[in-house]
Amino acid sequence: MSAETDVRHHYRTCHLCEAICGVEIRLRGSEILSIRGDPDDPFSRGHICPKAVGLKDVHEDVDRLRYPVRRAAGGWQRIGWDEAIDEVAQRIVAIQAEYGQDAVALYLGNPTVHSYSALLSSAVLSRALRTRNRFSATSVDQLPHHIAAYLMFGHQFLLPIPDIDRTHYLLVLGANPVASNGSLMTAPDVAHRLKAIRARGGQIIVIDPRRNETAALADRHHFIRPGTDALLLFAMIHVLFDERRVALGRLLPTTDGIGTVERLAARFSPETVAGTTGMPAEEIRTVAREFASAATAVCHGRIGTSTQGFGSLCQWLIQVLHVLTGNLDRPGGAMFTAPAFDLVGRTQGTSQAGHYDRRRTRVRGLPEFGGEFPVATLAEEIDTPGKGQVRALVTSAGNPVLSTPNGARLDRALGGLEFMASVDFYINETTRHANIILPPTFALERDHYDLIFHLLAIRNTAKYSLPLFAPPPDTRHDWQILQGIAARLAAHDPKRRPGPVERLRARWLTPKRVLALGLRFGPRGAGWNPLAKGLTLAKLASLPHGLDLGPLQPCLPDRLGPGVRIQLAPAPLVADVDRLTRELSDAATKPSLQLIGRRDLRSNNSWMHNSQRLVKGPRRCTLLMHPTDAARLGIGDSARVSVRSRAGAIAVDAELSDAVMPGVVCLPHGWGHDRPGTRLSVANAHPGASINDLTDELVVDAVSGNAAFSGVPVTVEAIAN
Ligand SMILES: Nc1nc2c(c(=O)[nH]1)N[C@H]1C(S)=C(S)[C@@H](COP(=O)(O)OP(=O)(O)OC[C@H]3O[C@@H](n4cnc5c(=O)[nH]c(N)nc54)[C@H](O)[C@@H]3O)O[C@H]1N2
Ligand SMILES: Nc1nc2c(c(=O)[nH]1)N[C@H]1C(S)=C(S)[C@@H](COP(=O)(O)OP(=O)(O)OC[C@H]3O[C@@H](n4cnc5c(=O)[nH]c(N)nc54)[C@H](O)[C@@H]3O)O[C@H]1N2
Ligand code: SF4
Ligand SMILES: [Mo]
Repeated sequence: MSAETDVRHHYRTCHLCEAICGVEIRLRGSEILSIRGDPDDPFSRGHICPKAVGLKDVHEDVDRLRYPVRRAAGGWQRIGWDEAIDEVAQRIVAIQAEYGQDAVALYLGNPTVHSYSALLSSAVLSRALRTRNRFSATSVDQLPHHIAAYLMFGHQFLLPIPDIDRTHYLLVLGANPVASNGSLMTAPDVAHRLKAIRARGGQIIVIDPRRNETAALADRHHFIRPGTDALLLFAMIHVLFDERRVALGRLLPTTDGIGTVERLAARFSPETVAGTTGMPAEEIRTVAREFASAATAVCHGRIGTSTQGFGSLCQWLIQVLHVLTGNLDRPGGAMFTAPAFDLVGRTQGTSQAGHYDRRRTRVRGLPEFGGEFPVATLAEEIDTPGKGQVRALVTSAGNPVLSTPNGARLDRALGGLEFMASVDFYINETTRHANIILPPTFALERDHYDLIFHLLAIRNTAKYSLPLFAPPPDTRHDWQILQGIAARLAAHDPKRRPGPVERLRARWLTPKRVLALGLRFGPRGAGWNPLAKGLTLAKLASLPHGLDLGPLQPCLPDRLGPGVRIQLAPAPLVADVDRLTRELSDAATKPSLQLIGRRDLRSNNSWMHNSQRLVKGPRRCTLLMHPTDAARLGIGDSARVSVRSRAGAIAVDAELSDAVMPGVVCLPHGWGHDRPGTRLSVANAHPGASINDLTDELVVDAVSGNAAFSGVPVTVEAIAN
């Protein structure tokens, strides 16, 4: 065979971020020769980012665990799968028998949503654990979006997606899709899509405390004080009412609460909020007028407007803006998807559509949403003694020591647990505390379908990828581990014994069968008829580049479900407006420096820093600081500085830049790989410092309990050499 003829090509979705790019992997035998963009993927059209090569790096990483380990006096000890899973289940049952069911907590991290089988089986484990102490990365991320969707549209997953391919006016608020590749807006090759907006005569406005990479593609950028976007949004709504620009159009008969919104917005004229937001009143008026008069307009308000003290108000008001200007559910505005596997349609009217504040956390009394508590409360639930104290923790696909506010407190708290188990293939800052680590296969060894990201995409698409490699002998997938623990819990606890139906379900209903059924009986499925034209898993499997199902279509009011109307003024959100009003009078007492975060194209939260190719090059964990602030504090470029907050202190290098607003400093998250006991040789050599040693677990969005990462008060001083 010639060198070229024994080369194989494999096509799949890159699962690392929300952009779901198609990749082409060239192989010889089991050696990965290259990873490129798949030009035949109709959605991503050949685009990839530098992280795609990380698929090979993680797959081949010598630090990646391939078998379960138990922490012992002499270090980590290899153990067998059955023994490991059995011990985890047995310890959980024993701890629950001694202290009660809520003594065990569960934390699910972000990669869970990038694997359909992990996602489906994490729900199985979650039920089997029978604890109220369930947490996930949702509450350090997009929880306010779910709350707004649930309260306004009746379903936590009815998230309006910016139709950027057709819009005439894009307002980007607290998002940096050019670095993040888009979020709650699956839009591969987003930079080209943004450039196309201006090429067809549209406008892009970025409002952000940092002139970020997306601002470089925009018509205008404005600084805004961190955490004040709800004031800006209310002022824009104020202008709409004041200048009679409110025009709901088709959705008027389906919408309640317009009068309440008008009454609330009356408090927030552009002049009233200008000082606090740092946005000139005239500019607020201009943006409001442009938004209302553009042929179509949409606001992409993402993590900067979610992980802040008024996250829920922001996500609410962004949708209010869409509704009042007739931009909800119209091409070029904010639209809903119609995915082939429809998590919304199947669960409408059930408790899976969402529920809020059915119970509260033990220590701080923060509300649950959708059966989860805010992870900002996890440390105190572990380190505060008393009835119901958390004594054991299961983590899966997460690194909360680096990803949750005041991670240092959580780090200490984990050291005090009676038992911890982690489903993860790295011994990282969190899993080093586990008694047992159960490492799943990596993505290339399993099949893939995006249950979540087709739901969040700017076009209707579907794609199924086959495994590239067979899982090596004696390895297990996430779903086998998670469902394995659930099954062993039942074996150890007579009260959990499943009935015959549950047993059959557990044995027969694998994640792959759930996927196949969901596609076949979904809105585009073939149903029972074997000759029908609709979708099946087999049909999708024969289309390795994926399937484009067209642009998003208007679907309201039908998509809301029977009897559901759009609620423009839900009570829990209205109730938080007084707190926002107080911000106006508290503005004078604002600290002189406020900390915000950022993302870098070559990072992926905390877990891709063990790839040499991704961490090499200029240092990245630097504190961006405006030159006037630096001069005032006597700090030169590249100077070593100490940054302090209520929660803690770290040392980093300063990087002077007028791209950050005066009074704002900016640090990326996911770093801080110098804690002892991890097994991440490359990351250990490029540790950086963790921003979440500074962020404050006690400051949260009041409605949702979501972490408020933006605008942490800090002091910065040079460290004398
Ligand atoms: N390369 C890379 N891509 C990623 C990730 C990654 O770690 N690296 N993570 C993925 C994940 S999990 C997510 S959730 C997405 C997030 O995707 P994005 O939401 O696009 O997140 P960021 O890139 O952090 O951009 C947030 C922006 O908000 C700004 N900001 C901060 N505070 C405020 C504020 O108070 N008001 C306003 N108006 N702006 C503010 C910041 O300056 C920044 O420009 O990215 C995903 N993609
Ligand atoms: N200050 C600040 N903090 C933030 C953010 C911010 O912008 N600023 N962003 C927040 C956001 S948006 C998010 S989503 C969170 C993320 O927070 P987390 O989800 O807690 O952490 P990650 O860094 O994504 O770590 C993922 C873990 O999953 C493991 N992993 C990867 N793939 C798999 C798999 O297939 N199976 C299993 N079992 N494990 C796997 C990795 O080894 C890693 O340990 O961080 C949040 N934290
Ligand atoms: S943007 Fe990069 S990390 Fe995200 S899916 Fe595409 S190739 Fe993967
Ligand atoms: Mo995220």
